[in-house]
Amino acid sequence: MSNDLTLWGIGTSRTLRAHWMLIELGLDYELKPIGSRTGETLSPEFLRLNPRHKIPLLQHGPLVVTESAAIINYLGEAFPQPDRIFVPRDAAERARLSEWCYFIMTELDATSLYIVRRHEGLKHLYGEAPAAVEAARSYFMHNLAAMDSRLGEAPFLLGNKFSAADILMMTCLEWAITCDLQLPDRAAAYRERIAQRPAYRAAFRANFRGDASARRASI
Ligand SMILES: N[C@@H](CCC(=O)N[C@@H](CS)C(=O)NCC(=O)O)C(=O)O
Repeated sequence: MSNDLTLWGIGTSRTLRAHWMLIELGLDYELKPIGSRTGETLSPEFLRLNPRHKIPLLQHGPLVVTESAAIINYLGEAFPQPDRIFVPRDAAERARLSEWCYFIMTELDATSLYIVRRHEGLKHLYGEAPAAVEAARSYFMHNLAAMDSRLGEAPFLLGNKFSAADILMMTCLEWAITCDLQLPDRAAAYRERIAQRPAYRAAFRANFRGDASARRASI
């Protein structure tokens, strides 16, 4: 591959993020289509790259990057396209992007949606915890309602340019729907707008292999 990019992982919201940014930037990449909980993340080859056996994982030449948010932010900086995609030019702009990314990853993904996933869909692995699931659901809704006005202010989270933060937000909104969470109006309209992006649709096909029903099963 001309860019020397290899992406490991398909089939989950987190892997979708990496496919989406690669496609958004028009980058060719080699795909290693391994899935979570298939045993494929436990192969010796993959464990050498990521002892925590998590996907997505990006290789760029000798560099190995894990964590979906780190991967898409890395790609945005390594292959900058400031005309189309928000690339921070100074510390203040980087702070605005980081604020959204950390908020989405820690409050919406890890503290809310992943708790629901672990203790509902994956309760055979992580145990039942109905009170934690209920609290995580209301915490998600509280946070989204608090940020809802900002989702209506501009086309994208950082204004007129699409960014890694939009990839993180959109994948969490899609994930929330699979958890039967009702999106507030502006979040629902934002989601509909972003879903029209050709790169999102192409990434969805690449990540879920055209099988939309695979999404609910394997987040
Ligand atoms: N915070 C990580 C989460 C990665 C993660 O939990 N990946 C899951 C699939 S969504 C996985 O690889 N599971 C396979 C395993 O644990 O072996 C990210 O955003 O990349």
